[in-house]
Amino acid sequence: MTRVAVEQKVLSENQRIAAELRERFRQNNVFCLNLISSPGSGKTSLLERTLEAFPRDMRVAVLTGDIQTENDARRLARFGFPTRQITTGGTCHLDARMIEKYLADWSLADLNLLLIENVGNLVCPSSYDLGEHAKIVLLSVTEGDDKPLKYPSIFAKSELMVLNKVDLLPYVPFSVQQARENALRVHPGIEIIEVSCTTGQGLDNWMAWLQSRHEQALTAVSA
Ligand SMILES: Nc1nc2c(ncn2[C@@H]2O[C@H](COP(=O)(O)OP(=O)(O)OP(=O)(O)O)[C@@H](O)[C@H]2O)c(=O)[nH]1
Ligand SMILES: [Mg+2]
Repeated sequence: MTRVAVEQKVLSENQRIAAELRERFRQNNVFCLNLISSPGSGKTSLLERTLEAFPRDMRVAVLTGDIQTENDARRLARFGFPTRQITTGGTCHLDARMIEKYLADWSLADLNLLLIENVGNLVCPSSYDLGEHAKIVLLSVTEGDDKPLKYPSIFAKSELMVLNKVDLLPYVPFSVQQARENALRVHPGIEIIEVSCTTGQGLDNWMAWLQSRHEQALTAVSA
């Protein structure tokens, strides 16, 4: 069998499991987001700021992917919500089977939001549907404003680009306008929110997006 045929088989099996997950999320009114970025752009930091802003009775859970460590799950578990690390042991992305396995003994009926942090990688995660309602790509200002053009697939598939670390703009050669133009060139409909997880700038816009997108997903279910 050729390499292409094997890849297609893997991806279609992933698609089948992702469709089952999506249906389970729909039946249980669980809104699911898949956060993707290069290593270190601030996925865990954004989740930390998000979880700390939620009321204690929020029915949210987190799955966080990493090649090797449990560091991110430790950081996120501090907020008291169900959190699990998916350690891939070398694989550069999460896949739908991993999500299915790590959700197996969680009651989806007890949740209404599932946040997934993918493995830090701007390429591989873009090919693997996890059954999420939306992919979110993070770009930080230390990475360069050309990244949407160099890694178009994930920007094309993401509903939202979170531009993080804007507190560092005075110190790095990065044009926000150029980054916006590049993202819109590969995905004309992409939404863009500028934040700093360190200073808190823009996080109100992120929380508002999260709430309104969540409500939109619930309306779609009940329609
Ligand atoms: N200056 C600044 N630093 C930030 C900001 N957000 C995150 N960082 C720092 O960037 C580093 C990486 O952040 P993480 O949240 O661990 O990034 P990540 O995307 O989860 O990384 P991986 O899980 O390894 O892919 C940490 O040292 C954070 O403190 C920000 O808005 N401004
Ligand atoms: Mg992380």
